[in-house]
Amino acid sequence: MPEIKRRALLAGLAALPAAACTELAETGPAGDLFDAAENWHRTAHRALANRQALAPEYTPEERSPDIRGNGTRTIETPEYRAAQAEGFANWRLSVSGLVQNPLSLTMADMRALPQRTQITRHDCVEGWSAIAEWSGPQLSDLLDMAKVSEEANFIVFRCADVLYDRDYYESVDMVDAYHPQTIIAHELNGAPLPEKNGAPLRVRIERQLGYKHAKYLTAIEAVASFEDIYAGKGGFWEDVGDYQWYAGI
Ligand SMILES: Nc1nc2c(c(=O)[nH]1)N[C@H]1C(S)=C(S)[C@@H](COP(=O)(O)O)O[C@H]1N2
Ligand SMILES: [Mo]
Repeated sequence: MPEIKRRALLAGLAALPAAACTELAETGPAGDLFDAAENWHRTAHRALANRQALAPEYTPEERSPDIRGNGTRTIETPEYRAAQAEGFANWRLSVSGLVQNPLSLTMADMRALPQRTQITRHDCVEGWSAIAEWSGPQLSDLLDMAKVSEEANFIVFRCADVLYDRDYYESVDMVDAYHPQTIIAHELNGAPLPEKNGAPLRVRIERQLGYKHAKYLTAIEAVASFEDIYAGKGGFWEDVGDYQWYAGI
């Protein structure tokens, strides 16, 4: 094979589907190279498929009697109390950043979208778990409505609470953002979210540990990098507590 073509192929390998690699492998003396490429693709496909797999779901009988509030459990600001007093009728969730169509959604908007209900297990790194039913629109629907730009690599969640003098926030990559079980929950066990669990909106990211599930959601932001956000590690506990940014389970 001419050197220039070999180099072009090598450069393009990352973009080639596994089937194309198999085809090429059969056409030349570079069989080993393409076998290696095929293995690489198979591994990459498997890793992605694994990340896209669903978290276990449970039956209503398996639900825990209660899901305790952890971290912030109450927001003692006049703004939050006023919002709560009007049933969060004027709460807004914005979807902004690297999007072509920024959104500002009300609770009525959130309820009008197609809903997903799932009974899942919450796992907190502090060593407790609880099974509960969560309902709300899929984050993927919101992101599709907002038309996320190609340059976006992460989704950042902004919250209304302050913990240890810092704004709580979190972020995930696009695999978790578009995962079918990633929802913006407004109901817990069939009732509006209690204050301790993040009223009126919190994210459920079922393939991630508890601290990623941001409560009291006010904004969703598509970003290319989280380097310039707070301490730059992509989340509250990542910044202050040295927790891993990737908390996949
Ligand atoms: N805004 C906000 N989100 C948060 C937290 C918090 O303190 N503030 N705590 C996190 C942690 S560590 C866990 S385990 C879960 C707890 O959710 P729960 O209070 O509904 O049990 O929320 C996560 N999301
Ligand atoms: Mo947690």
